[in-house]
Amino acid sequence: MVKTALITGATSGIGKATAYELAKHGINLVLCGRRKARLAEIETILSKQTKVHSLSFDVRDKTAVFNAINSLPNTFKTIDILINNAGNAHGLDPINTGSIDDWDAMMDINVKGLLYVSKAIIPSMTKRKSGHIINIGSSAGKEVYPKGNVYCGSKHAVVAISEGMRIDLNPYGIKVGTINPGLVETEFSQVRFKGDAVANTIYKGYSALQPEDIAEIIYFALSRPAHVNIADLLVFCTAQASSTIVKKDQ
Ligand code: NDP
Ligand code: 8X3
Repeated sequence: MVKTALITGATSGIGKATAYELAKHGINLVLCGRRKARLAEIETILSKQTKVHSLSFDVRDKTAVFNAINSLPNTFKTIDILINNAGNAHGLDPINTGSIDDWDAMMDINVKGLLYVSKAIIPSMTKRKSGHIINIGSSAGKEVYPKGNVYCGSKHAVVAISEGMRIDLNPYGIKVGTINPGLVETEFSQVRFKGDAVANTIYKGYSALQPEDIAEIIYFALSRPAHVNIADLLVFCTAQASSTIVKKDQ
């Protein structure tokens, strides 16, 4: 039977690459993000391969989250796969000088947004006693690095919440896993550094992970047999050994 996947943050980076990867495999898609023009463009392209429906909402707005998901037409109402991917870092500052607005953004989007979307979808999974949730964590959810404080906190929360989901949803046969990438070349650094030129240096001098690398891993996790759940995966590019050790060209 053809499955339906809902992907948050599908307008860019890992989420967009995952939409392309899943479309290749004939999975129906619900694409989410705030930028409507991008959603429309991706929907037009991927509709040639599979059924696609777009939802534009901000994951921070819980009413908007529930309204959007409740508005899904019948063809897309049964979400078999939830990819909680929307998120970003905002700023890279020591805790003593960090911006409260940045902290709010990271906790509201990366943690609370993931919870709102999950809350809107999980009841239909428990009712059907089936489903697969993949939360995009980060290497920043595995170790804390200088000036990473709140972003790392938000991603540690994603890892902990995912473990909690796996425990609580175990009686329903729902798979829950995290994929935790290291440095991936996306719009992530443009957002983190708010367009500052330093964003252009982050992926220079080594071969960073590409969003397609993560998308392929997500599909690998989704395509395992029913008895196999990829629970927690850490993925670095070869040049990266930890959050602070990256082998760059001299
Ligand atoms: P991008 O900036 O390229 O993509 C982020 C996506 O999240 C966009 O589609 C954006 O859509 C969406 N998004 C952001 N804020 C909101 C919001 N308030 N409401 C709805 N959607 C939102 O970054 P990545 O692809 O790199 O990031 C995807 C995930 O991967 C994030 O959770 C990030 O933390 C994680 N990650 C990234 C790594 C990296 O090095 N790039 C490494 C490890 C993890 P729109 O703006 O249209 O709303
Ligand atoms: C993104 C990877 O190292 O910028 O989650 O935190 S890092």
